[in-house]
Order: sequence, then structure tokens, then C-alpha cells
Amino acid sequence: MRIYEFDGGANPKRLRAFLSEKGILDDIEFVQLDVAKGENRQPDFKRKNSKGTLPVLELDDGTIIAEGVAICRYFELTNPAPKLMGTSAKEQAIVEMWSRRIELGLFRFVEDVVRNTSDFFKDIVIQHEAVAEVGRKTAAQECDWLDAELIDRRYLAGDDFSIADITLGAVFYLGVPSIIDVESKYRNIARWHDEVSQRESFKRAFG
Ligand SMILES: N[C@@H](CCC(=O)N[C@@H](CS)C(=O)NCC(=O)O)C(=O)O
Repeated sequence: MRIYEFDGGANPKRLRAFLSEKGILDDIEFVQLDVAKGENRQPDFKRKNSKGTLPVLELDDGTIIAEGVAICRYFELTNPAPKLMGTSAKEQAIVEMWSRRIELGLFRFVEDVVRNTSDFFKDIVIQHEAVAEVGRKTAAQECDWLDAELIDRRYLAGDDFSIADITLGAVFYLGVPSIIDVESKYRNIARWHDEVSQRESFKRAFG
């Protein structure tokens, strides 16, 4: 099996952190594609993933799995320990709830800011300052909400570290510190970040 990725992308980094938590990061072959040069948009790669996004998992039988969380789900089932997506029905649903809240909320809006302001993306996406501005303001609202949620919770989904925390780690990697001053404004998010940053998986993927 191999994983196609772009070294520097937040979505591939999230997958790397997940694989590191599972203890299998070093067992996997990674193939780098240069997004700046459009290698992920070439016909050869689009035959594997017509969306052109990274990461992509290619299994030994040729099966292609795109979407970072779908790839994580595959590894959660093939390498069950440690559990990162919950065990019981209730735990799995709570982890999923938090994953979606972070991905569809903070991640998306921080990504809007980065994609609409960074030179790296200027030839890759249509950029518009208004989208960046909405992203900045909405990301700040998301942080207001998240900080209050984290007052009495160690990790996002409760007492156990999960993929939801990894996704929030990817949001930090993507650019939260430059977009929002977490350290001075959001005490509980900063406390969470200080703790998870000590994990080997965060150091390897996001460090
Ligand atoms: N929903 C996808 C998003 C993947 C994504 O946007 N990946 C970025 C790298 S972080 C990418 O491939 N960008 C290049 C492009 O869209 O051309 C996932 O979760 O895997």
C-alpha cells in the first residue's frame, strides 16, 4: 500500500498524526506530489482520484480511498489499537460529532483565510478578500464557542484523545496562530494545545 500526499498540506499532516498515534507511520510508503506544480491535477493522478485532492490511499489490490477521514477510518478498523474513533456506539457518535464540528466549523473557515490570502494558492484557486474576511470573523466566533466548551473537558470528545483532537491540531498547523491570537485570548484552547503538542504524533506531524 502507499499514500500519496503533499508535504505541507494540513490534510496529509492530519493523516500522518493519526498513523503516528497508531504506531504505523514508519511502515507506510509515502509518495509526494507537488501541488504548486499541479502534479495532483495531471491526468495520471486524476485517474486515481478525479478530485485531485490529497491524501490518497492506494491499497495493494489497487483500491483507491481519498478523503483523509475515510482513510483514517480504514486504519482504525485494520489497526484498532489505540482507538481514535471511539469504541461503543455512544463514544463513536460523540467523536464523530466533535470531528464534524471542528472540520465543518473552524477548519473550513481557517482554510478559507489561508486559501484566499496566501501566494501559494494564487494560481490554484480563485481568491477573494471577502471570503477571507468572512473566514477570519467566523473562525473567531468558532473559537469563542470552542473555548467555552473546553472549560471542563480535557479533550474534545471527553477524557479520551481522538481523531477530533488531531483535526484541531491540523487547524493549528494550518494557521490558527497567525489568524487568531489563541494564547492571549482563549485560555482553554491554549491549555488544550499545550497538552496535545507534547504528544509524539503532534511533534512528528505538525512540529
Ligand atoms: N476533503 C479532503 C480535502 C483534501 C485537500 O483539500 N487537500 C489539499 C492538501 S491539504 C489538496 O489536495 N490541495 C490541492 C488542490 O486542491 O489542488 C480531505 O479531507 O482529504
